[in-house]
Amino acid sequence: MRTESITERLDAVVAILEKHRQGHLTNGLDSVGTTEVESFIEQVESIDFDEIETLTSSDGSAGGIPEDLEPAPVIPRHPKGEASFRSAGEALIRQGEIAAFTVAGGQGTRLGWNGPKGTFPATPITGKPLFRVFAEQLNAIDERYGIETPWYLMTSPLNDAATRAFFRDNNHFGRNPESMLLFPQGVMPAVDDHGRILLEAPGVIAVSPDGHGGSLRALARSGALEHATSRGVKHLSYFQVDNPTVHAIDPLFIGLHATHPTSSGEMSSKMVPKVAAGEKVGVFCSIGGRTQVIEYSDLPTEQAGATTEDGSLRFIAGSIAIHVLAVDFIKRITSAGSETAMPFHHARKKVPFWDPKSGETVTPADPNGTKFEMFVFDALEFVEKGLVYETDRVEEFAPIKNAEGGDSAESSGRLQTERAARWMEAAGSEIARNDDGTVHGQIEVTSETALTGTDLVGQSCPDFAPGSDLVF
Ligand code: UD2
Repeated sequence: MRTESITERLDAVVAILEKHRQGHLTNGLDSVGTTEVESFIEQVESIDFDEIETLTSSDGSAGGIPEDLEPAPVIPRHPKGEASFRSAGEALIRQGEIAAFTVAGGQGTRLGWNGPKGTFPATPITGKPLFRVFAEQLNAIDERYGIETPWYLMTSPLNDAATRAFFRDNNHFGRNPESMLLFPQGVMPAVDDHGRILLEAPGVIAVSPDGHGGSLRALARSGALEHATSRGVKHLSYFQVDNPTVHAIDPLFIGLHATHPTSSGEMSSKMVPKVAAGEKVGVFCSIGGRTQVIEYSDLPTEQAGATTEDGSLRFIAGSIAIHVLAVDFIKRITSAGSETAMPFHHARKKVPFWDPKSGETVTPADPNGTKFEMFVFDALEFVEKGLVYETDRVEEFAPIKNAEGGDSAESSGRLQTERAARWMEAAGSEIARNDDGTVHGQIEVTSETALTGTDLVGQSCPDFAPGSDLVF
C-alpha cells in the first residue's frame, strides 16, 4: 500500500515533468477531481521519459535500406521430408508444448467496427465472429490431440473490458477460461512536432497501443510467459485477429520451426508470394545473412518492383504475420537489461488534443503528432536462423481490415468459400462455378468437420446446389 499522500505524489510527478520539459501536462489539472488527479499521477508514473526523449531526438528512420539486401531463403510448400516434419510438429502439440497467441489490441479504425475486431462477424454465411472462429479451431485441435491448448490473447487498454465481456457472454465458446489468458498491451504517449507529449483532456495524456511488437513485452509483464512455462509450453503460435483462415496451430509449420536444420527454433514465419509490387505486406529479406522483414512503406519502389530473369518479383516473400516464437526466445529478448530491445517506429498521425488556451478538444485536419509502435517482426533481428515457409494465399490469408474493397469482410468471405470449395473438390465433390471461375454460391466448413482439406478426404461431403449457401 502506498503511504505518500496524493499531494506528495503530485509534487514528485510535477518535478519529473519539469525535469523532462513536459510541465505543460499539468495544464487544466486544477479543474479536475481527486480521482482524475490520481489517475493522472499513475499515467505519468508509468511513462519512461528517457525512452520518450531518445525517441523524439531521432526521426525514426532506420537509417535507410542496407546495400546487402537480398531476398530471404524460403522453404517451399510441400518441402522434402514434409511427412516427418509434420509428425515432429504433431508430437510437440500432443506433448502440450504449443500454445496459441492472438494479437487483438489494434484499434480497427479502418474497419469502422464499434467494438473489438475479434467480435466482428467474419464467416460468409453464419457470420461467426473472429474470436469464435479461432476458439472452434482450438476446440477441434484439443479434441484431436487430447490436450487443452493454452490461448494467450493480447488486448489493449481500450478494448480489454469489452473483449473479456464478449468471451464471458459467449461462455468462452467452449474453451476452459482457465486455459485462456487475456492481457492488455502497453501504451505509448503521442508527441507533437516539438517532442511535447499531447494531452487528450485535462489530466489525461494522449496515448495509443505500442504496436503488435509490444506483444512480446506484454507477454512478459502479464505473467503469460510464466504461465506458459509452468504448463510446459515451449512455443507460441502467433497470429493476428484479422485473419479468419489462419491455421491457428499448424503441425507442419511447427515441425519445421522446431526441427528443420535451417531454423534455430527461435522464430519462424509464413509467407505468401506477393501478387503485385505494391501489395501492402512486409517483405522477407536477408540482411547480413539474417532474415528480416522490411515493411512495405520502407521498401523503395525500385526494389519492390525489381524482377528476376523469369519476370517474377525479386522480393516476393510477403509477410502474412503468422509466426511461431519460442518462449525462451521471448524471455531472452524481453528480460531486464537485455540489449535486444526492439526499435520503435514513428507514425505521423492526426492526434486529437486538448488546447489549454481555448479549453476545447481539437481534431486536427492534418497529421500533428507522432505515435510510437513496435513491430513483432523486428524480433527477427535477434534470431540466429529465422525460417520462412511458403504457404498458399487461399489456404490461409483472408484478412479483414477494411470496411469495403480489398481485405474486407466481402473479399475474405469469397476466399473462405474458395478454400472450402477446393477442399471439397479434392475430396471428390462437384462444385458449381461461374464463368469467371468463382464458386456459384457460398460454403462454410466448420472446424469440427475439418481443419484442413486433408480432413475431408474420405468423408462424404454434402451436395452443393449451385447458388446455395452450404454450411457443414
Ligand atoms: C500488417 C503488417 C504487414 C502484413 C499484414 C498482413 C505491420 C506493420 N504490417 O499490416 O506487413 O503482414 O499485417 O495482414 O505489422 N495490433 C495490436 N496492437 C497494436 C497494433 C496492432 O494488437 O498496437 C494487431 C491488430 O489487432 C491486428 C494486427 O496487429 O491483429 C495487425 O495490425 P495492423 O492492422 O496495424 O497491420 P497492417 O494490416 O497494416
